[in-house]
Formats: sequence, structure tokens, C-alpha cells
Amino acid sequence: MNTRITELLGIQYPVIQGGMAWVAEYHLVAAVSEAGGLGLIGAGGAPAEFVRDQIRKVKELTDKPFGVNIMLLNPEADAIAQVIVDEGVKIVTTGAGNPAKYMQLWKDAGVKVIPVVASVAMAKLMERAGVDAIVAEGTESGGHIGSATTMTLVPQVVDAVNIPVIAAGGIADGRGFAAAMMLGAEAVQIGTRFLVANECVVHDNYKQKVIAAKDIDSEVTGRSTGHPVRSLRNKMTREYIKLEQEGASFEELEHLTLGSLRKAVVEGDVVDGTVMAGQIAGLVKKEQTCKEIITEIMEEAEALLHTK
Ligand code: TUI
Repeated sequence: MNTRITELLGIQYPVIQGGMAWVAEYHLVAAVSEAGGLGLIGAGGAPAEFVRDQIRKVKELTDKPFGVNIMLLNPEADAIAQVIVDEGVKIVTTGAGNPAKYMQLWKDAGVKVIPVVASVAMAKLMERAGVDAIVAEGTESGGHIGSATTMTLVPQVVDAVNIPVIAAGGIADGRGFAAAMMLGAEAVQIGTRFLVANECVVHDNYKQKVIAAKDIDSEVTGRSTGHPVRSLRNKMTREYIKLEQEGASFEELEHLTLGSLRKAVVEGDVVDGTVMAGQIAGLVKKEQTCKEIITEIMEEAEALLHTK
């Protein structure tokens, strides 16, 4: 299936793996890219030198295109922006902010820039800033989220910009892929289903919690602080939401989640840690290789879309 996104990025299938902090490290990235999708290193809150090392490790495993996702709240975002150029990475996606200040640096280096946005206004601003494509991410997504649903956001962003749009949030199978195409998207970004990929190094407790999750098992914490984050319900989310209802301060709430994503991903503490995942976790039932995941999604989608 060819779209402006497969052309732009030089990939076989219009399937992009979400740049999940702590989760999307070089094994997962290389496996997704080798399978014909686009792997993204999730720089999250990592130091720039860690990101440089990850880039070099992906290159040892694959010659296929891959990219880096920069989470713009990272205090080392400036240094990571430069590492991307220095290491010759050709695709960057950004999250949780406005990447305008890096546009000149990246465009001069021939980097394709794809910001993740959660609103039409941000999508328009980004198109004017000269980005190459947009990820329109619905509130069904795991992690840091906006408020519009994928179903409503994607067609509105498609109508508002001329650059290609990638749909994200709530997509985990061929039906979701086909639906995104019907809304005008030219690729999808998938996070939650790749959490349980064989090549994904996330702790087994985390994978099992995603596999066990049902449709209504995610929760949004941080609405009161202006940084809403979706994760699977556990002791941490219950305590957090209780504190929010009691009017706790930003500092008290921060204390509860400091280092909590690492705790879940690396240590497997799915009780006190933050188990970020999207609302589609209920559809994710088993571990598979990245190749199996991508092939299955594409075969199902092509049958639905009659593109084969
Ligand atoms: O960035 C994400 N998802 C994330 S980042 C992350 S790490 C983190 N952990 C704890 C707290 C906060 C972050 C986990 N998941 N998705 C992309 C995304 N970007 N969703 C929404 C946005 C966004 C929000 C505001 C993009 C632009 C924006 O603009 C604000 C502005 O500057 O106007």
C-alpha cells in the first residue's frame, strides 16, 4: 500500500511505531523497521548521549529507515535535536510541545519533521512552520494526551492541512487501520500493540497487564495539573485521582509519579508504577513478533479496503 507517507519516509507499509519513552529502544525500533514499518526511538526523558548510543545500535541492526521521537519537555531536548543531525538521522517526530525552534536546524540537515499534535490549531501552525507531515493523536492514546478523539480529530486535521496526516490513538488492528484511511489518514501510528511485541524489552509484568486489560481499564491522571496522562488503572492511579479530588498540590502529585514509568517498564512494578497504555489495550491479546503484528494488520486492512 503506497501513500504520501510511504513515499516520504521510504518505508514499505504505512505503519509507524509510537516513540514510547523507556519502551521504544533499539531492539523494538530495529524490528519494526526491518518488518517494513517505521521504528522510532523514544527519547522520552533520556540524556542526549543515551539517545546517540541508541541511534548507533539501531544502525548496527538495520539499514532500513528509522527515526527518533523527541519529547519536548525533556530538559536535554536541545542537545538531542543536535544529536539527531550529528548522527545523520533522517526522520524526527516530536511530542508534548512545539518544535518550531528546531525547524531550521533540521531542515538544513535534510531531516523529515513530523510533530505529534492533538488539535487542528497546532496542525495548522506546524504546517506553516514547514513540517513534512503531522501525527494527529487522539485521546484514546496512552501517555500524555489531548482531549479530542481520533474519530473527530483526524478528519478535521485532514481538512485543515495539505501535508499528509498520520492517525494515532486507538488503532491496533486492520479494522482500526482501515478506519483511519477512511478518515483521510495516509498512515497510522501504533503504540499499545507494540508494547507486547516479542522484541519489546518492557518488563513481562507490564506486558501481562496490557494483555489482561479490558476496554475500560485505563485511567487519566493529571487532568488537574494540565498534563493528562493515560495509563492502566492500578494502586498509583487510584491514589493519584483521590489526591486530585482532594485538591492536592502539583508537588504532591509529582511526587507520586516521579520515576514511575521507569519503575513499571524496567522493574515491572505495575502496582505503584505508571503503566502507560491506550484505550485499545483491551484488543491486544497476545505477544507476537513485530513482523507478525505488521503483516497481520496489513492483510486485514487490505482485505477491508480492497487494495489487494
Ligand atoms: O507526547 C506524547 N505522549 C507522551 S510523552 C510522554 S513522557 C511524559 N511523561 C509524563 C508526563 C508527561 C510526559 C508520554 N506520552 N504524545 C504526543 C502528544 N503531544 N500528545 C499531545 C501533544 C501535544 C501537546 C501540546 C503537542 C503539542 C502541544 O503543544 C503545546 C504548545 O506548545 O502549544
